[in-house]
Amino acid sequence: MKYINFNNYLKKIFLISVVFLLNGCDSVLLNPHGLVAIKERSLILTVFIIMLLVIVPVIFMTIYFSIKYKASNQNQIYKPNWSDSKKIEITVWTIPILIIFFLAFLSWNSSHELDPKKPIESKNSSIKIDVIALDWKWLFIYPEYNIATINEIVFPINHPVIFRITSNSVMNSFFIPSLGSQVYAMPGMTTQLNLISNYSGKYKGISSNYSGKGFSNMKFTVLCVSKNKEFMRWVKKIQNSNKKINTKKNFKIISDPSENNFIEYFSDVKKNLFDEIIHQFHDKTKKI
Ligand SMILES: [Cu+2]
Repeated sequence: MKYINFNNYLKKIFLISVVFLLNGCDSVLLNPHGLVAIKERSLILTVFIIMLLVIVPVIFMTIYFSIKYKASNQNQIYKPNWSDSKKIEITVWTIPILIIFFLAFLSWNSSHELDPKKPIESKNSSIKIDVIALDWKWLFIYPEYNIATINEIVFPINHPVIFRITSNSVMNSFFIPSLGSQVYAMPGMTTQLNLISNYSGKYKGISSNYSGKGFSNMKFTVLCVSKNKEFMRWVKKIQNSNKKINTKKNFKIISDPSENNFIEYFSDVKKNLFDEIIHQFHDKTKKI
């Protein structure tokens, strides 16, 4: 006699649930705080639902057919010469074709609409931030205020933020999951990213591309304040800092590899530092 081994079942269920229980992620991507991230979430959900249009019927049919056509089911009509059905052909071709057309249309539209380089329209002034990936920390320069920070950015809500991104070392990836798109930071190149935050709050910023030993602590804080005044107060605070990056030597000290860096503020930044960092990869004599 056959019997079901429940012990075995329980072990399997336990193992599967461990995967979910140990998974400490709060799904930041599904809890967006800015226009770009909100649009990206709706794209993820739309594609997910469309995918279910295929998967759910397939799972259902697998169960249904295996019961209906099992050997012991004597009530079904036996058709050994059956070979073709127009109805089935039409269904299994039309549905995927429609889905692919729809997904193609959706991808085309959203990749243009959510292009990281595309400026975000807003009646509020935009804020420029130059991002430089170092080993293993992030340097942020605010060229309009002549200040810089390590591992912290602050900006007011509803103001579009324009990031220019590069790396002084290997390839990294700049990512604020709550606000949307991630973009690569690459040595000798500039990449661009436009984001906006529509809610105030403190978000996590990460490097999402493995870049060596200190990678796992290469994180930064994003503070989105609700008032422009608050942002200006923060800028003033940094403008009063004693630390500066106004010489190549200063930058060299900062760019030395270090792990687990705390937040640092710099009141004076060398003019064109961002461009010099890029040019050093094209002209070896200009090595910083
Ligand atoms: Cu990739």
